[in-house]
Amino acid sequence: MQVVKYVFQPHGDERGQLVALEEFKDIPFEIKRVYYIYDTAPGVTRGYHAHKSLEQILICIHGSCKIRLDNGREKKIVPLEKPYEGLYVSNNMWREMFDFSEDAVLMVLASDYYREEDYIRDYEEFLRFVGEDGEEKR
Ligand code: T46
Repeated sequence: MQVVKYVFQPHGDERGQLVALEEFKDIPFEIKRVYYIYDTAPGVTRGYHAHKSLEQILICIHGSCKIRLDNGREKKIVPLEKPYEGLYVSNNMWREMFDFSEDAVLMVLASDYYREEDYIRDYEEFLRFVGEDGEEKR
């Protein structure tokens, strides 16, 4: 499994840092939605699902967390701890987010609006989905 991490360009000067993200330039899709996760309770793991078509970039803009990616054949754990790094998460990828630091803010840029129909929340269904449909999309 190839893990795709983007390293964004920080525009730093004596005042501090600024990162700008533009669709199709820094982000490989049209950004239709932004959401963020914070105040995560200790020991919590979130996610436990895949998406049929949604693509996302996950950026831990404060603190740190880890992302477990699973394409149905292979699993990888990716730490996110820099506000200028973004993890690309394709469709057909089971994801779990865990090990959040107390101050973690995980921001997500998404290629589509929120649609519950796009979620696969059952792991067996996910394995069937990538088995039948995932090969050419991965
Ligand atoms: C993903 C990972 C990384 C909305 O109303 N709109 C939204 O855009 C989102 C993302 C969520 N919600 C509601 C649905 C639930 O009632 O917020 C609640 C928590 O969502 P969920 O349990 O899906 O959160 P996570 O952290 O398990 O997963 C989220 C995204 O849903 C998912 O697409 O890839 O973050």
